[in-house]
Amino acid sequence: MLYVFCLVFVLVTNIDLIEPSTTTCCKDGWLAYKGSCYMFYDENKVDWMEAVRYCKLHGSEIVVIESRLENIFLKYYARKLFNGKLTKNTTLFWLGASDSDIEGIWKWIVTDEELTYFDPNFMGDKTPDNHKDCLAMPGSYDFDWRDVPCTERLGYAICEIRASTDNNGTQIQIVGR
Ligand SMILES: [Ca+2]
Ligand SMILES: [Ca+2]
Repeated sequence: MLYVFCLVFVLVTNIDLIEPSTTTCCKDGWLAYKGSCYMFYDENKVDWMEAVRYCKLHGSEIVVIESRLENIFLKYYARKLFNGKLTKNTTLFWLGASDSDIEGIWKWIVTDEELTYFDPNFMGDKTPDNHKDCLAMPGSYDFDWRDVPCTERLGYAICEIRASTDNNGTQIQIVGR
């Protein structure tokens, strides 16, 4: 019942495309946006697999970015976080995609599906590189996507509790809690 209420609320408040919504759907410390809940973990720098594990430990998954709006929202919030707390040039957020199975083929680890959306500023930098098999948003590139070595403790995690979507991109329910 709570989720039905939250869903209606989220749809009604979609006018504001960037600011997090103020519903109480998400746990404390999590941001609500278009039916998903997000948490920016920014305490200790971890490698990519540690970021994946960290999100699982917190009842979520490492973030899957499926749309331009979701990407804009996450970049916007990442930029907000280095206001006094993080140093932009040394801040990097891990995203949930890797091309470690087949070089140059990027897949989301959560769904095992190839990416259908790419940050527009990533395409030009997609030259396959075996040493850089994990996806991240580095502050030094103003949080545009970059491929980064997976095993270096370079960054923080963005975790997501996903909303499932139908073919029109409309939320139908929240998966998780
Ligand atoms: Ca997502
Ligand atoms: Ca690669």
